[in-house]
Amino acid sequence: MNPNNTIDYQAIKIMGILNVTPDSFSDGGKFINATDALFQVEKMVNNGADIIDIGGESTRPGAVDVDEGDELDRVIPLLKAIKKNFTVEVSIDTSKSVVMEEAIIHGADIINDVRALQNKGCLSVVAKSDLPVCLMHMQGLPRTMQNSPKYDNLIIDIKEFFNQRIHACINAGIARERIILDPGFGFGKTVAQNYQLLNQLSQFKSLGLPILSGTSRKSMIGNLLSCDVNERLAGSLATAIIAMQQGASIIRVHDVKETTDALNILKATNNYLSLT
Ligand code: 9MG
Repeated sequence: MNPNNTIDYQAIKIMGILNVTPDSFSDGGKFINATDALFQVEKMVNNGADIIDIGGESTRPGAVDVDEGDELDRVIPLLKAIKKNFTVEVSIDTSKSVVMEEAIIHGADIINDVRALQNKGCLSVVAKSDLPVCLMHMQGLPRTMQNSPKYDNLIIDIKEFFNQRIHACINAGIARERIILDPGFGFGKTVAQNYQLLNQLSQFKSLGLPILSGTSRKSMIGNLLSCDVNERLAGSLATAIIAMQQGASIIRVHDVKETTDALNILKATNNYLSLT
């Protein structure tokens, strides 16, 4: 948001998803081979990705924990290869302090933690760096999180969680300015709760921090439209545009080209005077 309280569409960043897990829900296993992964990164960068988010642990509903060594083996060589071959920013999607530490050493630009640095050692590892960190809200854990999630008040409960985690970060030595907030679409939320979050995403702007939104190909789209994961592009674009209009600064997506096109249409609409 700029000082006039209008949305700065020029500043929105597209985060391209690169899952290197055998069981991730939408592109499972497809990019696990390093050559394929780098080809995919090149495509995302050429299509307008500002950030590549590498994930070595599946967080889909029902997913089981992954061994630390396996996660390191999946993520770190790829991080090194991306930093060697591209200038794009790289974010590491992990909840393990050891993976965070290695990623920081090998040039990661952002830490993306769906557990909001609640696991042992994470706060202190991130505090020792100067990287931005994304704190995501999740009710429960991936294995069980979709079993009847309940809130007293969805927005107030998530804001309360954010305030607690922001405090924990600041106490650990992580400056407030380094924090990005993410309400965690699909992480312990019913379909109705996900759409309420999308409808009221701008309410989190009162915390004064950038918002990351990740709805791409998720079941909030599939359940509403009764479609498979490979038929969710239109729904994903619609949710991305709504999130941008609600003030999200980073949009986490599988379909980078299509999302960049949609963002460019939104930018043109909001800056039509600058078009010839
Ligand atoms: C790893 N991961 C999967 N979904 C996500 C989401 O919505 N936000 C963030 N920050 N990470 C996510």
